[in-house]
Amino acid sequence: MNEHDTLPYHLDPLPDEAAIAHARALAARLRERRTCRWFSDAPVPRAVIEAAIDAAGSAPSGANHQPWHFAVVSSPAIKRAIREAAEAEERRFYGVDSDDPKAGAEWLAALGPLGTDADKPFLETAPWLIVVFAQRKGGIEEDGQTQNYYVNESVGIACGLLLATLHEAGVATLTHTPSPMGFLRKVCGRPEWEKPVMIIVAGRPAPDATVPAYALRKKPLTQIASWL
Ligand code: IYR
Repeated sequence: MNEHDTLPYHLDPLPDEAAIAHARALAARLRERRTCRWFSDAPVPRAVIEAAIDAAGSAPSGANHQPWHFAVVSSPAIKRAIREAAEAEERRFYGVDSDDPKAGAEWLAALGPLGTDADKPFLETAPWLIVVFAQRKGGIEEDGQTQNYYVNESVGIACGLLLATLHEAGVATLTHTPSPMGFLRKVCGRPEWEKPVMIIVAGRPAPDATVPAYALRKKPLTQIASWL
């Protein structure tokens, strides 16, 4: 293949009725996704995680540089190290040992309905932690120098595809964002030009898992879309 070659692109059109039915079916399926904060230690096959990352890697990206890396953690020792470092940051964030939470009053109030706190047992309980890194530099060859473009947008889309694929496979997920999360680079042995973006926790919900009712409040289509 030469860099400037083109190839034909065909996408079989669906009849309108089928297109609408397919789109609605997938939307209904994705509507069932919940952020899960209570995981069991039940195993999930590695092949499921591999397929989800494969789906993520199909995302569109700036200049097709694919500026993402997924460090997949199942080692109990590494999961423990991540939990310990994350909880230390979260204790500062939530002000567990002080009267001066880093989060500030407004942020803490916004999190109130979600019921989150500094304890993150799921970082050890869940079978898989997918630590997502954004490559600020590197290009398609990952040389660590070439400029990358629209990195946040590209990685965000990839994470969306990953979450959708795991949900389709019946795997529960949590997008966890310890703050700050620079420690993840060291724990996962990633280079300095990569920025940790989030941890996607993946596994089976605990038998007594709950979700906050507030999280079910979704903005309706009439509010999130305008038609011009
Ligand atoms: N990183 C913290 C806080 C947190 C922040 C937001 I914005 C959330 O939507 C959820 C949590 C934590 O994980 O608890």
